[in-house]
Amino acid sequence: MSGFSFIHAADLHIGSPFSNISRIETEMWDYLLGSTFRAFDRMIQLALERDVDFILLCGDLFDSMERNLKALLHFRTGMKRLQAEGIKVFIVCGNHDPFGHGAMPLELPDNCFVFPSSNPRWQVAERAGLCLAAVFGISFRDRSVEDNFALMVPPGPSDLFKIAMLHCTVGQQTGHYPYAPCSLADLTDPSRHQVDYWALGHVHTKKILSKGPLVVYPGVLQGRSFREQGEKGVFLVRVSGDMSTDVTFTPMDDPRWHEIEIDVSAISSVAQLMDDIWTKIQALRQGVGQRGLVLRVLIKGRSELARSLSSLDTIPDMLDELRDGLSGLEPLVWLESIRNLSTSPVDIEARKKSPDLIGMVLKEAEAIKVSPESLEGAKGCLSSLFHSRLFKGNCPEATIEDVSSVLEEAEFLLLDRLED
Ligand SMILES: [Mn+2]
Repeated sequence: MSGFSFIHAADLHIGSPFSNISRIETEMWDYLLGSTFRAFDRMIQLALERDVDFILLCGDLFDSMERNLKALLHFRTGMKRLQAEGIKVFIVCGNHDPFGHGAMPLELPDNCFVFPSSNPRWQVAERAGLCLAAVFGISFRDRSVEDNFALMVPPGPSDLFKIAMLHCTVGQQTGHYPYAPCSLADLTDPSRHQVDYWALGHVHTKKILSKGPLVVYPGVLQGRSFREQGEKGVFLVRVSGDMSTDVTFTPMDDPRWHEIEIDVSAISSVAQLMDDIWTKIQALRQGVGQRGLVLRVLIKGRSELARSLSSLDTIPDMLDELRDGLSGLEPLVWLESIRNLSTSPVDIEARKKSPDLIGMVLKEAEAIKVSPESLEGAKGCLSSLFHSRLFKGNCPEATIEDVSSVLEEAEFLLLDRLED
């Protein structure tokens, strides 16, 4: 077998409308709207520069099939650039761009192969007459698919490196609809499959779930909100003649999204807080190279400063001043907001002794925390919260520690509300 290389990308979401963003200057808005297109162009450029043999696109290529002709046309142009260099593209459709009962809504050049949603077959990736790998994939037929795709992959040709492309949910994945669910064991059990590389899509964070066989989520190509923070891009995979693999992540994103957390418990003035924010922004700028940043500052912790931060003008004034300092920078930096979650310091022990409502609440909270039976009871009351997709840990098997930390948070929240 001769060596070869390919790019694995998923969740391109070309044409994302950024509908969650409000109040933004036109220049920044255009920059954001163009970001999924530019990330796609960068991926095409990478494929040409590295002269990869083929590309795998594992679903959600488009944010929406119906409403974005520009995204579809732009995609087609990129595919034609690859066609001119003999680079093949294998595609499966995801929940955002389901296959439906036909094919893509526009004609793609003949270097593209879209796996259908029913009865797909193994394909052979060839270049210049050489058989490089066997590739299999299943498309979503409509938006919501409950099938376990992993169990639908037939045995492939025994003499080739085998790649299976699925848009699916492996195990528990926070913040994603559990479409096409399967377990990691469904993919890695050697008695079931001999697949060498599972090229996955759907989960928006890059993850390598297994190294033998490789089970890989590349994540989104371009971050689109603070839920998609940090570097985003593709995996470049090299397979040698002996079938050993080398997997490298390459970022494609611009701008990059980041939340900056500042703990104000050891900060005593707004001036000092501004200096801290500024230092963190500069460090982030240096860390991301020649790409833009979209930032949000979260102020947390207990401090005397909390009162002045909650006064009407403080945060807007800080935001104005920081934005002035950031305006005109190249690459662009946009500070979306500053969120003040800080609270005033409080002497819990002293407040517990007071004969008022606050004292009663604190004593009640204390009583729950020290009694294992009460904690079990609280766990029952909170079960709908722990099962919620939005709960940060998304842990249906919540532990007593999870219950305690939720109670602790609730205690401080209640205290703040009652003191107000
Ligand atoms: Mn997606």
